[in-house]
Amino acid sequence: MIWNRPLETMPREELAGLQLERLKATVDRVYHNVPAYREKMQAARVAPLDIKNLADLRRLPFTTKQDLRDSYPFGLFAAPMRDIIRVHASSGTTGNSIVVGYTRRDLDNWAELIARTLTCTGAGADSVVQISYGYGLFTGGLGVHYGAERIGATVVPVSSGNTKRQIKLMQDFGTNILACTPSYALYMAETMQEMGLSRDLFKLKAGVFGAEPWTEEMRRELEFRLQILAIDIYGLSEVIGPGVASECPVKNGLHIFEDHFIPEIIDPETEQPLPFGEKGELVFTTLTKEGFPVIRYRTHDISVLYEEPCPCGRTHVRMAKIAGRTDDMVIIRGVNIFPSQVESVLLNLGLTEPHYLLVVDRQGALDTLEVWVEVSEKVLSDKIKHLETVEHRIQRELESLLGVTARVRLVEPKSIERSEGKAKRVIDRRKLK
Ligand code: DLL
Repeated sequence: MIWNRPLETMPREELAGLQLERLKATVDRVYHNVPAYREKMQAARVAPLDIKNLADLRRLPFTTKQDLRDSYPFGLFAAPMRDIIRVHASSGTTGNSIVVGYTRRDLDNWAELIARTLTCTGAGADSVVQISYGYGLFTGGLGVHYGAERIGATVVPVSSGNTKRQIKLMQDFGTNILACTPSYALYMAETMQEMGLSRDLFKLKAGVFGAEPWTEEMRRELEFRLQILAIDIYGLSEVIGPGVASECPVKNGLHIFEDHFIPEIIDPETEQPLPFGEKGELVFTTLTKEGFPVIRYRTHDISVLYEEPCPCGRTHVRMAKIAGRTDDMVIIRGVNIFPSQVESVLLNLGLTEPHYLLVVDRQGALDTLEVWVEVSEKVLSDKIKHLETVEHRIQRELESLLGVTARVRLVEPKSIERSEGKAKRVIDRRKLK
């Protein structure tokens, strides 16, 4: 099933025409409404009228996370605040988070994109869609919500957490489609088993899982345990939220909704665009966003683009499952975390040395985060009681800043390896499993 056949199966030549028209309008919009974009374009000696064909996109400067942080909170909005009817935010590195704004038309387009995504699972007006992505500033909950309403499904807006209750609702309401992070889906599957509930009691058919990296092995596990079709969905707040790309039932790459976004793959070192089939950093330009358009936004996500036609009939290019990141961001239980956030907490508290390591692991289906922090000789010579207080203090601060539980472990002076180049701040043991 295809939600918007004319646009999702549009012949590529026609699609390119639509993209060019929309690209010109977007460039014009940011140039005239957003001083920061105009300044960068002027410095690069490029003006809106220079965009004559799609290849001219390459003349435009990249937009980085730093540009977004520097303009906190609303500096890159390209519509007047009276037209912005929603904001969302994602965690930044240190200090400011990244804030994005949506006009009414943006929300309308977003619902359309999620409608396409959900339709990929076979969902429709008869479906019961349980949304277990977090609601709030995170784009997962509310983003999926409006798309589920758009297809006319019965929406269960439960948000994340309270797993036993989630499972009871799933059973009582006859949930067909589950929307959550893949790790949370696995946790639910384990909890069902622990509760002694057999799969026959549920009407689950499919899941739309994303917001964090996951593997084919994890897909097999989820499909086997829950007896569902598990679909990978991708997106990021800066571009729109979920609804940037979605797998179709063929499950061979995620179709990028190219009538709304132009993807590029670049070499992260040379910043040169790479051809189809080559692995590199994903870069997106939005084509229809009014509130928060982005031009050549560097995602730091690593993938590959494929242009070969897909048996499903959609003509939009596909991206490979995300293979990692070019920066040190880790995603723990769906929350994006940068080591620099931990560093700022430690430096602010000043109770320990600024040598630290994030150790990420998975116990059962749940991600765990341990933060190892070196103490000085002086602190070490103090009483054990004091050490515990220090641990708790750091733990509390980290939890309130990061929004996830972290276990703090104080370690001996000089026990964390010093680096001669880039410091290794994260050990991710999940990947070894
Ligand atoms: O995670 C939006 C989203 C919500 C996507 C629900 C899918 C489902 P952010 O919090 O801004 O937005 O985090 C974006 O998460 O740059 C990737 O590194 C990672 N990510 C998102 N989806 C996937 C996926 C949402 N399917 C960051 N596979 C992105 C791998 C993903 N990584």
